[in-house]
Amino acid sequence: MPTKAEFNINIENYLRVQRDLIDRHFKTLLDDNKYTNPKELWDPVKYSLFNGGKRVRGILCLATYESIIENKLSCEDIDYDCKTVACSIELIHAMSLIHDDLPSMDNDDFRRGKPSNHKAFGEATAILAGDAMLSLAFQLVAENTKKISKEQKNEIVKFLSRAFTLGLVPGQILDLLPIKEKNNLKTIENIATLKTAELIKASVMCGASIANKYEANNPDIKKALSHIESFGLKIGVAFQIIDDILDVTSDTKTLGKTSGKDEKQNKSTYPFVIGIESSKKMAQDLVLDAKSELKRIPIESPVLYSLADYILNRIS
Ligand code: GRG
Repeated sequence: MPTKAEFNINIENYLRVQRDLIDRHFKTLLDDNKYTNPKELWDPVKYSLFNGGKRVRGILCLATYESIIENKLSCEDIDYDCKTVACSIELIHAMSLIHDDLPSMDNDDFRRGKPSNHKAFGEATAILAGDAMLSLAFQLVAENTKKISKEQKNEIVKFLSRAFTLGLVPGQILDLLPIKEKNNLKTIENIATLKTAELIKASVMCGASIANKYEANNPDIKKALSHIESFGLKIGVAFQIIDDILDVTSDTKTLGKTSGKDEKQNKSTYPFVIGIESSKKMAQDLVLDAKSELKRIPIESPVLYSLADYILNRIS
């Protein structure tokens, strides 16, 4: 039985509203000459920032923040800071996709239904655009927040930098291993955790961090953090499992990137190692587990339940 917290969210509507919020904030942050010249750099950056990404990670940051802060004193400046951090997260994610698409990595000509960054602007530019985006993510936390404390900034930088240095990059390195070295469940679970779940975990933890310090003395919120962390990791692995399944079951138009590529590139994925049905079951179990983490915290978080379901049921 769903609890009260699981009812009444129109998730498509919620996603659209939050996506618009992030897009508008991005435009405000980047509306500055220093992010216009040279256009040879900033046009490619904006190409990959405003090309139809789902903004799942930024939305998870906002949703976690909103769930914790709900019914308590909210403040425009803290909301602003949370949107800035959501943009930082989306910058890290978008740059990882640019680099992932490069010929020396996953070699994909399409992303989000359009030519991938290196196809549109060339390889050298794509690498440099990605570099600028990674560093801009941290610059925004330093320069474009109004209210969060130095300690909070440190915590956010720690979550995001660790997700990148100890998550995405090692996950990507392991993903490049020859198939015979990673064709087993334990290895693909490790890769999914590193390259996908760590950034999703960091997204919810950033949202919690921004809300938490605002409620610094609330022991319930402190206790909730470890459950929120597990929630993030579990939906993160489920996200990658669904991504692997969609690569097999969906088409290029729906996915916005080349479908069936994992098999063509002889990649070890969840469906390849355990089959589609077991992969689905594993993702369902992870999402159930993730929701039970939420049930252990004294916070009404209907939107986080709905986002967990969305991750399981998404079609692109
Ligand atoms: C910068 C040296 C350097 C390395 C970056 C390339 C890399 C390390 C990591 C790649 C990690 C990666 C591509 C993980 C896959 C995660 C994933 C499932 C991406 C798709 O996410 P969606 O569906 O994308 O949220 P949208 O397009 O909606 O934003």
